[in-house]
Amino acid sequence: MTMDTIDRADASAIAGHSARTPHVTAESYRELYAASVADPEAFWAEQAQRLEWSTPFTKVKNTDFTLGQVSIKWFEDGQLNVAANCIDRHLETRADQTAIIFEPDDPATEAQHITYRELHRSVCRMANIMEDLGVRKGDRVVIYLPMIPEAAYAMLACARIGAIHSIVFAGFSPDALASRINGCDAKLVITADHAPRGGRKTPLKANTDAALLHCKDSVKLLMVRRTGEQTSWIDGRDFDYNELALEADDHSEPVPVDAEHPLFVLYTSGSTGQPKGVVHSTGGYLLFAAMTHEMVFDYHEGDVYWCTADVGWVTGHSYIVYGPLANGATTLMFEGVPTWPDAGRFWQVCEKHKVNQFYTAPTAIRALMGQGKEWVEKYDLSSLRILGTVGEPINPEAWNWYNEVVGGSRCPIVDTWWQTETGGHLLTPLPGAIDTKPGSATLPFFGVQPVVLDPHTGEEIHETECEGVLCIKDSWPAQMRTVWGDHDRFEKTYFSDYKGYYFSGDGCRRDADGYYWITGRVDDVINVSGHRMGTAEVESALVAHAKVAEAAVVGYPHPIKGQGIYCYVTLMNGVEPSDELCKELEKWVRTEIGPIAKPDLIQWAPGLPKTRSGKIMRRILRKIAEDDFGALGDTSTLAEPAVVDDLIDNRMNRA
Ligand code: 6R9
Repeated sequence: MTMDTIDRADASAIAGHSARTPHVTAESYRELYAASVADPEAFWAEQAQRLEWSTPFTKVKNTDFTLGQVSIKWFEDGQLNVAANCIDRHLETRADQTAIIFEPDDPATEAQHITYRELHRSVCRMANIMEDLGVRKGDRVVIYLPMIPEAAYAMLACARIGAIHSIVFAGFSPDALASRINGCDAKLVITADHAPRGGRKTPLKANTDAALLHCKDSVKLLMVRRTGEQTSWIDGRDFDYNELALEADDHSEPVPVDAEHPLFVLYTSGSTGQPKGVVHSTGGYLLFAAMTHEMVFDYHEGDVYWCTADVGWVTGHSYIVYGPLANGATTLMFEGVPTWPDAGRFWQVCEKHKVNQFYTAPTAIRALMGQGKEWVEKYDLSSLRILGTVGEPINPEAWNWYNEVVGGSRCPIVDTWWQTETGGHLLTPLPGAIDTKPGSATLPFFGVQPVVLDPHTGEEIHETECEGVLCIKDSWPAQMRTVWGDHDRFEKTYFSDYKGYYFSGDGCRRDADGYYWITGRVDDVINVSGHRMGTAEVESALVAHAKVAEAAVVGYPHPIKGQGIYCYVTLMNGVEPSDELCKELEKWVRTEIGPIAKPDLIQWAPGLPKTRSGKIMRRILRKIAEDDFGALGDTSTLAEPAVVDDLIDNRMNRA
């Protein structure tokens, strides 16, 4: 990478635009970073003062990455409450400031501005309702809601009483919901009647009814009225939030919990088996979410900040709710989609609410880029100061479009690399401090020590320019603590392949300037429109169909989604392939997992390439799906080489 492709971090440009000085400069980044890794205890002890502790901590860091005894604790003898930090402590100075702007799906419906005072009341009411329904400190509550303010109320109400929430994305199926309710043994599910999105409606209450057929009878359901339409009702099990909120006391004392008390569990896909319940802590998580939100988005008092993610994903947890509210920010919650009623929707919302920081995913940028710049140019985007991206590698073409067309070449772009497991940004530019290069997540955030390992030897590569697997050498406060109910799986997944390191599952390249370029997953996880999916999950859904004998699923390059889902399907003896069956299987996977898992391409495979020991050779299947079968690599261990020729001849993704 040559210097001329560098986009200079121009502190004066940001400052000039907003009459503000960025939080971090090039010099202070270098100094602070060096200090943060030289003496993490001192660095984080000082940073932790940005939170309000009900019992101050005396211990800072107590972490061990040794396989067999992995343990991660930060601020372990301190106590605090997340809701008190995100709401109560702001009341003295900003009770009348907007905490949440709610922009509904339908642009004809008015937006809501919820002040910190109102947020406080609503969260207290929700906390009291939950307590009346029997939820206690440490209990799990599943949240299955649209992007409405009640989703934030529910999260913060759990935090207020020390309950642990687990959000399930509203696009997931009843089966996926049931497995998560059962996985964390939840006492209560909070849902809505319907979820309006992009002019359509998802019947969340009906989905929850279907899910609860597979759960314990004792699980209760609290329903928020979003559309007000009729739903089924089971007396004694179902409770009406809107009715109960009229009566509920709007005072509730926040319960101080240990810094290590779990704040939430969030299920995410891995390369094998069922999704894992990623457990995040209270103190370290909140500190890191708040600090990264402030520095990465160069957030200043009075800014309007918008992250377009869904609260069902980790990005929504850290960067719609916890980080911004801990900083006393105004955070925008958007219920809709980028392309409805038209491709100008994002920019119309930016203009309407004078958004200063805008944070979205490459898949949305690519989709909007395809619609043409006229949609962007219709709106006044002069309020924008910082543009962020997250979820997958961003191709330089999309980066440049985002920079020039959306940002008018005056807004620094922060390409933030992180994961559900990391809780917050690990590799990211800091506006005003770190020069950017299109497609690179640049350099580590404070306290984060990335290393590149040789995948074959497991040794750290010390040369600056190199390529390998991305691991992290030491702990950071928002690191996940365990897999819910399965600490062994936690150790095995993240600490066993490369001893002594946290293994991210991503490959990366480091250039001569020490910049990191994420090359994508090195395991069987695919990234479809920024959503993580285990190929194993789609495979097990396919083979659960009566007509399917075997299935193998891989990713392939997709112009908008980043990766598409390519399925090789072997049918049961005697079953004939047909277009109808193809449609039936697509629909089947949609209902088993959810619309985001719908196969893009299904190829009928009379046989799958296997080793003599019966292992499917995914490497070969990936190459065929990528239409790159000229370089299949070593095929000498194939049991039946002829099946490969058939798959190549009938491949779906011809260039
Ligand atoms: C926050 C989030 C994590 C995986 C991660 C990586 C990919 C995320 C990225 C990126 C390149 C970026 N990823 N951000 N790849 N550049 N800026 O997305 O969490 O859903 O757990 O996904 O997403 O492959 O390992 P999660």
